[in-house]
Amino acid sequence: MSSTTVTPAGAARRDADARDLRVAVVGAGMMGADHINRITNRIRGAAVVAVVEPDEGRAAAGVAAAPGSVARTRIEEAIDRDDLDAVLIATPGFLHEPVLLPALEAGLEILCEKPLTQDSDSSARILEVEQRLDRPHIQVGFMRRFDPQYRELRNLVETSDLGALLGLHCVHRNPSVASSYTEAMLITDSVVHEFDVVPWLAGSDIASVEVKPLRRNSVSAFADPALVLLQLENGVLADVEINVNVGFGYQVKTEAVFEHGIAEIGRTAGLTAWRDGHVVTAEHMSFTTRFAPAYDEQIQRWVDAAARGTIDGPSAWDGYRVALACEAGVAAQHTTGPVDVATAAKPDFYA
Ligand code: ISE
Repeated sequence: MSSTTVTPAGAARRDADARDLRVAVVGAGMMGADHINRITNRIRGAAVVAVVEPDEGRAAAGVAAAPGSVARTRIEEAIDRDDLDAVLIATPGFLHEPVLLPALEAGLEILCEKPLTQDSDSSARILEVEQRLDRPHIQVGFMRRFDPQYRELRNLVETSDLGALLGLHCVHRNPSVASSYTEAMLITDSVVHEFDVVPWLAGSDIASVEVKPLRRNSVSAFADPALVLLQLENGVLADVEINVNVGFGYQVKTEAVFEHGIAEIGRTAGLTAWRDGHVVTAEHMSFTTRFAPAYDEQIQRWVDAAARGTIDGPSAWDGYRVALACEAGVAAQHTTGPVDVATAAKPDFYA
């Protein structure tokens, strides 16, 4: 198939009831490898048929983990085959756009790891190309929406069981980060998740973002940890402690303040041992285990939705809104006080 072919409205490229969704996983680093394993061993209705990865060692490991798959170095080589229905993009964010554009032009189903793209201009270009198709084809990998506790909390907000939601206290802690991680990535790589999940929980868009550093951790190369304040349009205020050199483990928690009570999710759980004067419960060390059930659910629902010719999760529009919030967040790292998030009218295409 030529890379300029656009799938006609409503026509799924595959025979939905006949076979698995044939997926090319693009990028076989930590997340790509995790997804290859997930699709191959834990998800129903999908198979990895290609691993697109320029690094030979990673490509070989990816192909070995997905029997029957082939290695390709460029997305175009995978698309040119006629045995592909979908792409799962797990490259670093700055490489998303060059994969998204040919995948959209080929009318493929797309699961794009967060962020959609690196900035709102490139995200807007993606929206424009996607809107030439019959319907949204891109689901963005904001996996927290599929975490059972986040879903329970959202349900509590929606049912108003504890009255209206007033505020959220969020913590987002990483044991450490790579030396390539920058101060801006506190926002674009980490708080990007809260920029998606907080509006989803609270049912309201982010109006402004403010960033206040805590006292700097001496092991950090930049202003970390920091407090990020999200003012939502409906009056809910969310504070996020982003802390990427916390050492002890990976921790994501939220306390929700309602009119008639408090709710908490993400508390460290599991087997607890009392011994030698200590109480010990294992903590996660990585998001890949902390959110493993959420990733599984996310990918399963994406696969099931593809069979119905739809998506079932955050859309490219959500990704674009998050890109706008990230721009305000990065600007807020360099100024005092809140920075407004640019507003944009949602196209009917994403209704
Ligand atoms: C990482 O890229 C993720 O997406 C994790 O969920 C997040 O907790 C971490 O801070 C990011 O670096």
